[in-house]
Amino acid sequence: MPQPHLLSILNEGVLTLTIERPEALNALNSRVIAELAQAIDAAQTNAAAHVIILTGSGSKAFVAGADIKEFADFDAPKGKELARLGQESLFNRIERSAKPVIAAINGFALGGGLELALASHVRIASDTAKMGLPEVSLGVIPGYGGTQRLPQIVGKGKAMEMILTARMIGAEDALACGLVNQVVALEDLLPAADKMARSMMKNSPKALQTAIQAILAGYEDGINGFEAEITCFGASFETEDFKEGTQAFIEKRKPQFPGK
Ligand code: DAK
Repeated sequence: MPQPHLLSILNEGVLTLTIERPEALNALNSRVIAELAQAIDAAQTNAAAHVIILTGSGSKAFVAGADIKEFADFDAPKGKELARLGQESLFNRIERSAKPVIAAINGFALGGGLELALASHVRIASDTAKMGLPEVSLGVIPGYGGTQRLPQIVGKGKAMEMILTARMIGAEDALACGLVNQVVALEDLLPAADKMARSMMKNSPKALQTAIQAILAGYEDGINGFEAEITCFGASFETEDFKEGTQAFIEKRKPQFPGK
């Protein structure tokens, strides 16, 4: 039985998924992608998991990209098929996860690795992190959503610069352009991600899920985000979480949301 490439630890509601391929700087091969997809799926129905943290093993890399040795001999149909499969089975599912996903970027986040972080809802980087989409230096372009999500997060001009130069940027530059939400020392990275996870976890799980859905609606073709917000907002009033949240405020106590 081969060793799994993903370490999964659940600690009081926070599920930390650590990609474990240190010999290849945690590069995404098809097994890592399949194991991650399975873990994200399982988390959706795991009532004990409220927030997910994604990180890489060791102190050098979050994920140094898709596994170059694996895709080196692909042709056009295979590249297209696998890009679609990867986007649908993993990257879109991370973005649409009902439970918030925080990427804790502990080193190189390149190519598919940065795309994994871009699909996450929030990014926290260590001050040692280096991020980039170097695909054009290999003769391809980002294939796991990078051409779409990077401009959504940092704006079109900065995304053009990063993708066309293929250059890496450091954590402080990433913070300045909004690519990451926070930068901390490497040893403080997982505690900072855990702290943010717990500040999300205090809130209504149902409302977290609905807020993610409403935010994403604005980026979908043919959907009016404001209309989606109105619908999601209205639906909130039917939930047990709404009753508990407002009742707890009135009674001056902490809410006990159902399902926690
Ligand atoms: N793939 C496979 N192995 C990798 C790797 C990667 N992306 N990155 C590093 N490694 C391996 C190295 O080959 C080396 O293995 P050994 O030679 O020891 O066996 C080991 O990890 C340590 O790496 P280095 O010796 O290179 O370490 P350094 O500190 O010198 O350099 C580095 C660190 C991160 C600067 C360097 O490793 C590097 O440039 N890595 C490659 C970065 C990169 O270009 N990543 C790929 C980006 S393109 C697709 C969809 C999406 C994509 C592809 C296909 N389809 C749907 C088909 C996405 C493509 C990308 O991600």
